[in-house]
Amino acid sequence: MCIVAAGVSQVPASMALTAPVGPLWHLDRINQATAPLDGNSALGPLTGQGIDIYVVDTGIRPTHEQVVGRVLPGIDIPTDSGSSKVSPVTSDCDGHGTHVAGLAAGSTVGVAPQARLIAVRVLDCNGDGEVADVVSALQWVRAHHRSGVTAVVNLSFGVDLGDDGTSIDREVQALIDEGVVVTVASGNGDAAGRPIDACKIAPGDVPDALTVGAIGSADLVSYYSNNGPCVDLYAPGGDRLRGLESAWKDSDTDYEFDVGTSMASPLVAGYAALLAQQQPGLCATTISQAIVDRSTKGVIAGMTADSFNRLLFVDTAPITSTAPGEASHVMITTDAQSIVASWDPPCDGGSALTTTKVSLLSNGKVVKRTNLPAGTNAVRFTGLTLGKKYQVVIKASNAIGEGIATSRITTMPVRRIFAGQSIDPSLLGSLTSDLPLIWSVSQTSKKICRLQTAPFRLVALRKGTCRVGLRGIKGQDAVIRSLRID
Ligand SMILES: [Ca+2]
Ligand SMILES: [Ca+2]
Repeated sequence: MCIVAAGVSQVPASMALTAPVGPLWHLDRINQATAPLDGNSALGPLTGQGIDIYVVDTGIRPTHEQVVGRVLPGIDIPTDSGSSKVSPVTSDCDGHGTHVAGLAAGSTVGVAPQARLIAVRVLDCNGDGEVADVVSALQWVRAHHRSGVTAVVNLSFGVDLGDDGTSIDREVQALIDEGVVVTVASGNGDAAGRPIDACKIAPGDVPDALTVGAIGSADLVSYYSNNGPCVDLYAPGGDRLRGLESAWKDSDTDYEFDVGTSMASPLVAGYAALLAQQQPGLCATTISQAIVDRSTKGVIAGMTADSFNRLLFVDTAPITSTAPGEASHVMITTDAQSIVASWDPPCDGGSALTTTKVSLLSNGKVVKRTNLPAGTNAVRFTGLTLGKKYQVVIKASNAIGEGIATSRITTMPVRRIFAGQSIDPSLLGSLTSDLPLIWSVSQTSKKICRLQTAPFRLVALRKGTCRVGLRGIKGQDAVIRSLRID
């Protein structure tokens, strides 16, 4: 099923533009509450340095003067599948992604001029793509981003919910749960260009995503912008009178005007990167809420009655710290009559983690509990009852208070591993996510244990330490576990 980039049209594509001089209206507008433009487009001292913005789009021209030196090639699904190749990978044969990247983090046309841009190419040279490819790309982002450091993902495209958009929604929610701020274009109307309810479009309907509508240069809601209660806020996206000028694909000094909610969304992504730079452990939902709270209310004309009248306002005051979020990717293994649990630390809420409490429960009662210092993200519980399933709960704290506890995670039956056994790996390890665990055996352990396919088994060859690598997503750094074979 097709998804489509949320750009309306280039204005006009044949016009060769040079680097903009003077304040750009899209930046000028978002540093002041009310019109008219004051000719000042400065956004303050924050630059987004150290923060990653994933641009899931048509790719990025990595050598463009607006972004050069700050673009990391992420993943390129149309090239990998052979459906629409570009060279080098993740470069941009459409222009949309380069434009979006420039607005998020271009050195003079963008909001976060020193953020790193990660090109995640899912759309082809016409700006079209497939739902399944977007799902794969978002899983790759889940695997790639560093836990505990806020990252930003911009999605300037949409798909009708009925066209399997819910599978994209699930991945977007998973990203947010793992501490990633997700900005989404609200979309540019139906096939005839008439605005519709953004709640009917994925992934703009995901409540925890920041869904962005567009205004024109006169604070009038753009004629194409989808609307309704799923639009969290509006930002400059342009109209027939005025587009947004940003980088384009054809040369390192190529610029173009473009119009759409695609252009409004990356401005919010850039702002999120500024806030994340200032407080790198903030929870994604805290940043998103601050962006909504700080928007200017009631200045946009032409709104539908069911839309929130909120316009992006870049206010870089620090955000009040909160208790930590919830640990993710909890991995459990069993060997030697024990359980090992490890996890990715949660967002710290803007105040450093102090301790992590891990509880082991049996029949609903806590049987063991340990308080770990900050930075320790794994624990082994020993001397457990063979054959028994336990439950694990993890909860981090900071100076503000206790964070969100994980749900009770049921372990596999506790066991020992004996030489000569051939064991279904799902009885030895599990991961709390919708992703199956991918196993590998360390080179140094080949004489101790090996993996066998059809049926999939871990074969314990002899006594010793079987070092395995476990990951949730192909390409992710493996978690190394040492399983004892008795
Ligand atoms: Ca201004
Ligand atoms: Ca929302």
